[in-house]
Amino acid sequence: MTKVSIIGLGYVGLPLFLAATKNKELNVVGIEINKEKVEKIKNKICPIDDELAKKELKELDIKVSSNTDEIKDSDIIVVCVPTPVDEERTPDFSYLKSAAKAIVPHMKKGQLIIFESTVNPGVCEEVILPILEESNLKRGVDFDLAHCPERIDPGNSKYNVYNIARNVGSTSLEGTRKAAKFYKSFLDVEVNEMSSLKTAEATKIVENTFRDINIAYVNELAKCFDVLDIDILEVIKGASNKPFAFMPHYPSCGVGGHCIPVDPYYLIEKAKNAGFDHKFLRMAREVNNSMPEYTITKLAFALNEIQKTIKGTKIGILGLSYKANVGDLRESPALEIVKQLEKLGAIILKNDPYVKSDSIDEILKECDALILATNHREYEKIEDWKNIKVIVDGKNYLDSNKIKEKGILYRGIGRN
Ligand code: SAJ
Repeated sequence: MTKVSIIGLGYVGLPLFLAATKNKELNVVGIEINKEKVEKIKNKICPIDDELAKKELKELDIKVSSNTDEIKDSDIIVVCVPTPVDEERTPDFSYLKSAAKAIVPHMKKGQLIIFESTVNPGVCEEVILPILEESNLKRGVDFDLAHCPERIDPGNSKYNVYNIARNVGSTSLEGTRKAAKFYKSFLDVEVNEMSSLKTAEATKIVENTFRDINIAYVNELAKCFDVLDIDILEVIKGASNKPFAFMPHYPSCGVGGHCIPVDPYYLIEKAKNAGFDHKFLRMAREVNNSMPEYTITKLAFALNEIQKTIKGTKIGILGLSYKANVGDLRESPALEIVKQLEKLGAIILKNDPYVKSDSIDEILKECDALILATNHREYEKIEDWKNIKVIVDGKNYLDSNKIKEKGILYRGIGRN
């Protein structure tokens, strides 16, 4: 029986752990340092916003522990830990390093170690392998390190670990083949065997920087169309009926999450250290990071039309998490908007159905203005806006005509 340890049971590791557990030829143990999370999982309480994981957790017999000694005798070890950036937006490899250090005492010949965490090209070779070789085992000879970048899209009910193709590269051809065979033993997906660790690392970074620059493009367009008085949503809808060579993205009050606003900094940093200035990626980050302030400026101009200032006005924030229908606050633009409004002296009430917060009703009754910062499905149903006189729709989510018919000042992102 192949023993598999999966380290890190978050939005990436838990779905993978549950999927692998279904393969009875694998003896799978989930290892999570957060003891509270382990207790939750043991009691079949799913710690992530993932309907499929919730269902599988109830159905499956699982082995989980917070003790890294459980790694002992593993033939395959998969690491799914976060790779955030720090305050200066430089990559923080601390989780990767501690996972690698926890593995070293349990390394043995013939082992396959797979890292799924998103890293920039070169991190596996320059950061992870030196730690693993403290075991005195040789990469590509005694053990293999593979990189199979995760591609989970939290909250996406259509695409999940069972139907997203994978890319994998390793320290040897044999290692790549073993990794591909492992994933195919419990996932019916294409596993693209790549020529090296670096190409696999680069693939994931390219996927996410592609998304960031495209979002930056429409965010800059939104600012331009404000000046030209063109409704950007109508233009994107029009461009989207082109059956090829156009891929719609949508302007918003900002780009949040643990991936899209973070991953570009990995490549920018790596390129800079190699003497290349990734101007375009930096510019895209600047545009996306400017959207919270742009959103507040729209609010200020709208309040001005009703002889109000931000200072001293009660302003509601609908949505705190970084994207619709999940409760994840990481890098959320809503938090940046709150921070800037507080500095400007606004009196703020906040609602998010997934986070302990003020009620929607209280905001509608108490506030003069609101910013919709996350397009949670709960906000679609609002009909009676009560005391609200100004709405800034940070996700272009609401029906602007219905709102304007009620005599409310509506401002969108690249639309009015
Ligand atoms: N956003 C926009 N405009 C858009 C799309 C997104 O402003 O047109 C904003 C969202 O509101 C959010 C942020 O960008 O704040 C990130 O959105 P996202 O949909 O990319 O959400 P993530 O980061 O949870 O998921 C992404 C994956 N998303 C998709 O491919 C749809 C994918 O890029 C990665 O698989 C995943 O991150 C990851 O883990 O790398």
